[in-house]
Amino acid sequence: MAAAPSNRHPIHSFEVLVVDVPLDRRWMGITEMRHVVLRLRTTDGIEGLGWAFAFNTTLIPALHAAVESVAAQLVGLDASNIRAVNAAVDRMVGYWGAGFSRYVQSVFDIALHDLGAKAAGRSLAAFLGGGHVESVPVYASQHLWRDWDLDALQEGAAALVDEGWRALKFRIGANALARDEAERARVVRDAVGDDIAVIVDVNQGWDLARTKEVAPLLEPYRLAWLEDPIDHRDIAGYARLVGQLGMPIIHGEYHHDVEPFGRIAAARAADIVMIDAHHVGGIIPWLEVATVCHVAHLPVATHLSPEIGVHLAAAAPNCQMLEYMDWSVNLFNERLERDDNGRAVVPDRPGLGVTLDETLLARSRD
Ligand code: SMN
Ligand code: MG
Repeated sequence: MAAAPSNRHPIHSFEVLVVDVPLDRRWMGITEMRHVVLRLRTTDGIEGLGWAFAFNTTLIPALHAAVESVAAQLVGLDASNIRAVNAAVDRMVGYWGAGFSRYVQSVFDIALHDLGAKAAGRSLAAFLGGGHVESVPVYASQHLWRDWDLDALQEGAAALVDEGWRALKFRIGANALARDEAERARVVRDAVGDDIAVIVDVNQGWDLARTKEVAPLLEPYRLAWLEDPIDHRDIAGYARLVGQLGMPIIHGEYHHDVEPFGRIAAARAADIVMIDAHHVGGIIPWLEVATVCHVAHLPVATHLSPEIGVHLAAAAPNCQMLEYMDWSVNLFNERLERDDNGRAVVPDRPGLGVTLDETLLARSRD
């Protein structure tokens, strides 16, 4: 009789690499996005992938060292006990508070989920209970930056629609005059027509008074949401804005912990909540925050890393939107696909459904 397959997947070895992933086009003066990549391998030959990236690379050496140091202490633990391994990681890094520690934790939690789903022979979305979801709404976030002039905005927005995107995001917050901020919204709306969801991101560029000054000028352009108008720590300020602006307000990406989200939900300080899987500590914390929002009748949206977000968006019933950003695309052999309705197709390959570009990795080992 053949031996029954083991449910244990002891961590056997790991590799942590710093990889400069080429960007398809220059962004904010950089041509590569620096990633820290973790490959976690089990005795039965399953590999889980986790990663994080930063455009300010100053602390990448610290992240690299932290991930290596933690990984070395996980060897021998059963990777299928995700919460137990997460608890072991937390005992090592939790002492240092939230913030950076959450980034470290996320790399492991993501790798463990990739590994666990692969061991189960399922996509991560299915592993998390979202196997019935074939596609999710997605928006293009990789263009239309704050430093693009009106002509570039107009051309860029029209080009995205031509590529089949049904939702897109542009940025404002750098203009001295309120009417110049609104002009950017007008140009984008005119370029895309009535049927495209248009999102605007301020990246905390305003205060309460400025928000109240500019938002009414944006109303005619029917924005899907106004993102991060004010400082993310001002939850009371957000509570005062919700319901006052003629458009939904979203924030959350800047919180590097789960705890603030309980207060945001309790205060109803957002119309939609944005959750970044790296910032909150990985898949489990992301789902915890999504659930807190769900029971408070609040929808959520993903932030960056669409390779992870697409599975989360499929698994969380209240996830309204997937953000598409292309900073990691050249790290992987697979690309996120869109269907004819402009929705992102949830990959049904095992785990996250991504494999590393070994040529790029080989270069980073030199
Ligand atoms: C964003 C975040 C980080 C870097 C660039 C842009 C933006 C987003 O806030 O939500 O995409
Ligand atoms: Mg944002």
